[in-house]
Amino acid sequence: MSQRTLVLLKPDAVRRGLVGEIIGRIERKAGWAIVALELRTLGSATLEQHYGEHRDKPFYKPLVEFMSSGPTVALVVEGERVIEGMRALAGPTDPIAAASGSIRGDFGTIVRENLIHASDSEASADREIKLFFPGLR
Ligand code: IDP
Ligand code: MG
Repeated sequence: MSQRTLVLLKPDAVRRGLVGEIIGRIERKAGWAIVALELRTLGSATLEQHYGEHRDKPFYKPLVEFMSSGPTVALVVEGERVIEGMRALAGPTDPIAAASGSIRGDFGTIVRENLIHASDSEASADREIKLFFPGLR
């Protein structure tokens, strides 16, 4: 089942020089392909839409500040079961609880600064891809 998912390499990943390392892991997954990629600093309008589900949570404001603190790499990855697969590659939200071998488990310690976003369902992927790459066919 070929799918598409929206991936963000968060400002901590860009600042720490981990873009190549993380994209390399994505590229090495057999059959997956990057079909869109852009470096950009996210504004509050985009982030309010992207993280709208968390609007009322205590971590929301610092999350938006962190996510707009520097450039992010946004990409769309296409391939077999890529939505579930990218979530597995990323690991769980808390990097300390994430297994070694996952991106968050290998490189993160802070819940907010957990390096990577990946869409969590087909509905989220559709919505997020349209938000970040409205012209993508
Ligand atoms: P996810 O990125 O694994 O899907 P979500 O629960 O959707 O996790 O949270 C979105 C983002 O908000 C997380 O990736 C993380 O950066 C941040 N976040 C989530 N929970 C907390 C928290 O308890 N404290 C601080 N930041 C959090
Ligand atoms: Mg989420």
